[in-house]
Amino acid sequence: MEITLVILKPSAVQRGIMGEVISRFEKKGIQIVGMKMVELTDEILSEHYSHLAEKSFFGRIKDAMRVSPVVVMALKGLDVINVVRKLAGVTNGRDAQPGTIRGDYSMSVQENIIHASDSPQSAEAELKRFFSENEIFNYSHHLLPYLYAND
Ligand code: IDP
Repeated sequence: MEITLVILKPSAVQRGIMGEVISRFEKKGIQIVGMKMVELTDEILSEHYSHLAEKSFFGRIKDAMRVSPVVVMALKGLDVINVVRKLAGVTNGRDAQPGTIRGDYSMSVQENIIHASDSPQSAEAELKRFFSENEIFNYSHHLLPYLYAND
């Protein structure tokens, strides 16, 4: 089992679609093992988006993430990092496939509803960045036999 980090960005919070997005993960059979609302600082965003530090839009995306609180989530499942990236869709909401979260809810590159870790290495670093150990829960999910059978 893997755990990945998802952030419901201010675009999800402001538009009142947090519940719809969370519901998609639950219906897919992904287990929510951590979730909280937080206000992000410029410092934590500079670290989180350090791979984009040279881009002209670096300041803008950090500011956009501070327009309102966000919801950070730890999601658990088999291959969940990859599965959640697929559910999210590509970065630009206008290019994202219908049926994906960005494809269904976003018309923007910047305001694209969610962040999702893109590799096991980034999931590990990002979970540590946004959660302390006692905020990620290990509990049994009674649907597991139905979700995965003998996978
Ligand atoms: P990802 O979120 O799909 O993994 P990244 O390239 O890591 O994409 O970019 C992080 C975030 O920065 C994107 O989700 C989006 O909000 C924003 N972003 C990326 N490229 C652009 C751009 O060209 N203009 C404005 N914002 C951008």
